[in-house]
Amino acid sequence: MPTITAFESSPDRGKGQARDMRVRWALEEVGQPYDVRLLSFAAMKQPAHRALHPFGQIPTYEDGDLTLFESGAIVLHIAERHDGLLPKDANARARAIAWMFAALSTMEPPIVELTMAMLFERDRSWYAERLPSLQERVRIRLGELSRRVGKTDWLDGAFSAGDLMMVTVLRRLNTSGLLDEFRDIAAYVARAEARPAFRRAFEAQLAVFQAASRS
Ligand code: GTB
Repeated sequence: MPTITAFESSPDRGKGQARDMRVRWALEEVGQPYDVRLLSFAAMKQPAHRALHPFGQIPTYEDGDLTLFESGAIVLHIAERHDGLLPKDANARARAIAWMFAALSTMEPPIVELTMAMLFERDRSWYAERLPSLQERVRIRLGELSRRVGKTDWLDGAFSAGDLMMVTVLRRLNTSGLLDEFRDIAAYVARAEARPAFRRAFEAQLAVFQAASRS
């Protein structure tokens, strides 16, 4: 059974924004049970964890003699070794993987820039001046993506690891108000969140936060 790592007490307060969520969701989609090792911020920076993750972060994935870091690599590994997250047809499979990369390298950077500023930089003198340009960069990408997801349920045929990755990236915008401007994208995210595997993954990470709050 694989073991993944996650925050002992997630700063998102159980909203499923941390990157273990995408790994949990992938494991749930393919029906693979897993263990979770919870880590404090201090434990993440200790040599024992850095031996698994050079940047001292979560998530990691351990299965037998394989250890992986980077959520994209972990989800791809899970998708390649189980049925359900990548099409069998070679070209369709390559396109689904391209959508994973699009989520991580085209969509995620401007979304992270914006949400990090909203979370941690509100009191900076330049915040009000910078915010519109950060929002506009995200808006451009959302406009482009909405032309795609407005027409079909999923990005390319059946639900795939590309959708899973895209939705976890888009969910970071939940409190930004930007998803309200793109009804097609909001509906796409809602469709994905209604999947039983998403619900199970979400409840599992929420239970961790709730247990940490009680103790
Ligand atoms: N590229 C790596 C991947 O995809 O796996 C990035 C991993 C990463 O950023 N991990 C974060 C981490 O370990 C947790 S998910 N941070 C601790 C550290 O660097 O010391 C990022 C995250 C954290 C909190 C929220 N939140 O509160 O909403 C959202 C996302």
